[in-house]
Amino acid sequence: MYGNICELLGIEYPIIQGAMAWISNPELVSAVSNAGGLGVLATGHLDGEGCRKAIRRLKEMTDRPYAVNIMLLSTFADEIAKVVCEERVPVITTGAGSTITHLKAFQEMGAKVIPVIPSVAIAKRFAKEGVNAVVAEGTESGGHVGKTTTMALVPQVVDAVDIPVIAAGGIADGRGMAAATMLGASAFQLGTRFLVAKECTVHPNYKQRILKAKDIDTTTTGLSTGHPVRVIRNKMARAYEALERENAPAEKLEELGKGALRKAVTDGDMENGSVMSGQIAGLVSKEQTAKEIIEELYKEYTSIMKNAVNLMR
Ligand code: TUI
Repeated sequence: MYGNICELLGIEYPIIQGAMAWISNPELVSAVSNAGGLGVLATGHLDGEGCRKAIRRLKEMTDRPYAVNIMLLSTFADEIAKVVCEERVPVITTGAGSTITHLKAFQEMGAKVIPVIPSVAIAKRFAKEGVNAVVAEGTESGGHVGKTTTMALVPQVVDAVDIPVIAAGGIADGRGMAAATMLGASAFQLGTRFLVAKECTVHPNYKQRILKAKDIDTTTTGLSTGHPVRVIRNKMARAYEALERENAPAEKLEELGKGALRKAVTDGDMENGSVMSGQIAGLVSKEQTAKEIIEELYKEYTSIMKNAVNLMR
């Protein structure tokens, strides 16, 4: 179903910034929301009180709608769910799980709930529970990913549910947005492109690594653990893959992965850190403000869509 996401969420452009643990903090989120998109605060690296502090700071930085993402695998997911209700967060996205324990509380509080899903079955289950939209996230995305590509996933989810579908994975410009529209998407979620936004406080080494990335630079580690994660191939990813080939025990993999994202984001360690990135990093070639990114995306998008209509005449 084509739905009007802008009306649903009270935003200007159908552009959503994907949550990135350790990365999408109030600085980036407020910049995206103030520019007319939907900024999404990541909480995968926070506990309940850390999340409350981030939300309060964000509220000081923007009057526009924003979202908070709950990483359902997080040990703090329950605390964070309580905090987002107390803080009356207007939009809640979820990831890395198919059960939202606190869904009723979110709905009663008046929040719009938008889970990120990797498959038709999970989309249908959530739609039945009354969520407002879903983000269909293809395996091209960075971070924790499903197996199906955006190209195959989006139209199948669109046919399966009667709520708006937001496309994610492999989108970094107006062409990607136009392509997703053709597949039936109502809006677009982008992570990697916003990672290099001027307002994004990620370590400069991380930004440079994205800016110089090529199409084939990412790989998925963690397939053996059931939690595959797309990262830029480096010393850390190779070590992880070697352990997986040796069928190393889960604890050993966990030990190697522990703190690895923080190492990349905060310390700028591009060899021993986990440099999460989407496959589209090769297309991301300049640092711009969130406003410049959103306006350029939308300009490209509308121009392509108008040209496509003209071709029909
Ligand atoms: O959540 C994400 N991407 C993420 S979370 C994250 S934080 C992290 N840090 C260290 C290691 C691992 C993760 C980094 N990137 N995207 C949304 C997403 N959700 N992608 C896939 C899914 C998903 C997968 C399975 C949603 C539901 C689902 O249900 C199946 C089940 O078994 O629960």
